[in-house]
Amino acid sequence: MREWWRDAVIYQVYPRSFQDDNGDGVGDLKGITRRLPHIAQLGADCIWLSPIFTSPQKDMGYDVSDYTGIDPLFGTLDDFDALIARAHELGLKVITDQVLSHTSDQHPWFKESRVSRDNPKSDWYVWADPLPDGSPPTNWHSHFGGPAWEFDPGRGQYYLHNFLAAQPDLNFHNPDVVDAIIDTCKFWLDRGLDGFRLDTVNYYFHDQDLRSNPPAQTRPQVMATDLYGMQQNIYNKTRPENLGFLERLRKLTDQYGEIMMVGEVGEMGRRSIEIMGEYTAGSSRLHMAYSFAMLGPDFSVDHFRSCIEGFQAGAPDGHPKWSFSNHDVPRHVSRWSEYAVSDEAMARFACAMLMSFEGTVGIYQGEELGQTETELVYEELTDPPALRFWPAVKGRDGCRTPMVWEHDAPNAGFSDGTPWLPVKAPQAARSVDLQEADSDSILHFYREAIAFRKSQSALREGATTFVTLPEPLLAFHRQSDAQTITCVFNLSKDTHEIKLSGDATLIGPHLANLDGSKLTLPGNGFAYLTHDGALTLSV
Ligand code: TEU
Repeated sequence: MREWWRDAVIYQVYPRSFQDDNGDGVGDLKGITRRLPHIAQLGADCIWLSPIFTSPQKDMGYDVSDYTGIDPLFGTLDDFDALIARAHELGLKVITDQVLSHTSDQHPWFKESRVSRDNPKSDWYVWADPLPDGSPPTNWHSHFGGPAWEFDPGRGQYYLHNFLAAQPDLNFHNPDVVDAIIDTCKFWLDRGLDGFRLDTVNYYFHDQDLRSNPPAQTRPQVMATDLYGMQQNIYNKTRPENLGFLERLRKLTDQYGEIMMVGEVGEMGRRSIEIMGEYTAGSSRLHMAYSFAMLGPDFSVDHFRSCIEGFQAGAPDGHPKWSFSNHDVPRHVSRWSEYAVSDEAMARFACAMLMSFEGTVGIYQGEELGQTETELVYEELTDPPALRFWPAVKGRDGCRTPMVWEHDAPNAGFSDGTPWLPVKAPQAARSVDLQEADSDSILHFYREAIAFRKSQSALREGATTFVTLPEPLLAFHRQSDAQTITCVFNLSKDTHEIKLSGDATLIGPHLANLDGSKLTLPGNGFAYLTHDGALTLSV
């Protein structure tokens, strides 16, 4: 039988911003549980909860100080159990966000490790001596700016942190670390969880040879920059040893039935697509993976096609997850606005396109409302890279502002207190209650598009074959045993016409006109077509 996760729609909840129940201005587990019907009604199959574990919240929970505790900010273990139980009642799976590559500097493991060079946990993190001139062991960069090494006066050594200095990297080359990490995963599986989103899944192992990046100025080795405008490290991630760890994790999850693991591959561009394939090929590693490839600014036919085709070519038996927004990148309606007839048009278009892709798809909370990036001023920011590099780095707060439930309630129904990030008018204008009441709303469109995807075997599980048309027209056939659907998208603001070789019928949601063999797509138009056999398209 086909596993549930293969054609699932995964809805990402950012707990700090979903629903506040206790009035402290930060969302919590009780709030999420109360709002679960919204997610179920949308037609999602699974919820990914961004981190809820005990944390000083220096990187909003991506700095864990106790892997088996719930942060009091979000509630208790009982609240967690209640959330899972309610989700299961509603037919929703739940996966948590495991941040295994690094801990908080407040984790007891790190506190012990930093005390001396010979304590039992002294080798649990990546420690290295300074160079003779006192400088860090390599020129590796932190993704949040500055060197990836912090000097610890107590040990007289540097420790590695790929992100904040408050997020020291664990040393996965030490088998005791791996055992301890596996135990923390087991803890949650024993509580009835359905799987994991694995943060920075290609960062677990560091380069033990401590090889520096080549000098950035020497072409052609100019280094690519990452999401935050920082340079990418070359040797310090995606190590071959990682595969063995993923296989061990998979052996564990396989003991628990239909568990799913989705890895976040922290690479950009084509390389990231290759790694997604490598990490999901066969059935001994991850179930699926995503990267930042479709989470960037690129909105060309060539780009989407090369991501999907590139994945298939590299790993025919691998499994991708595609999404356009998450808590790390500007919301796609804003990010791709230069290609949009309007925000509304882009929201519908992107949804229609996402629902046509082969693989699992992901939605980020608020996306189903067509939300745009919230404009914030410096005083409102909380995200460390933004606080440090504003205005060059805008940071991630703009996509993390609260969900808007009721447009005329205080803070749009998110919280009775002062929200940790503000609710602003442009976002409140796209509230759930207003959109519930309007059958033409984006929310209703998402429900319709998700239901349509689920009702068509070709969209759920059909193979993809691309049709070459000139930019800005993206077209492909999705073919299952039972049917073929041809999907056509106009990635521009201008109207385009396509000639069809035979009879076809428009099905499902569309923004297109079919007149005999002439398909007209207005700006940001889209169409799903059924037909008897081989349909060819031309302009
Ligand atoms: O993000 C990872 C991340 O942002 C980088 O690895 C990114 O992939 C890289 O810049 C691309 O080259 C995850 C979480 O999603 C994020 O919220 C956390 O801040 C981060 O890890 C650290 O845990």
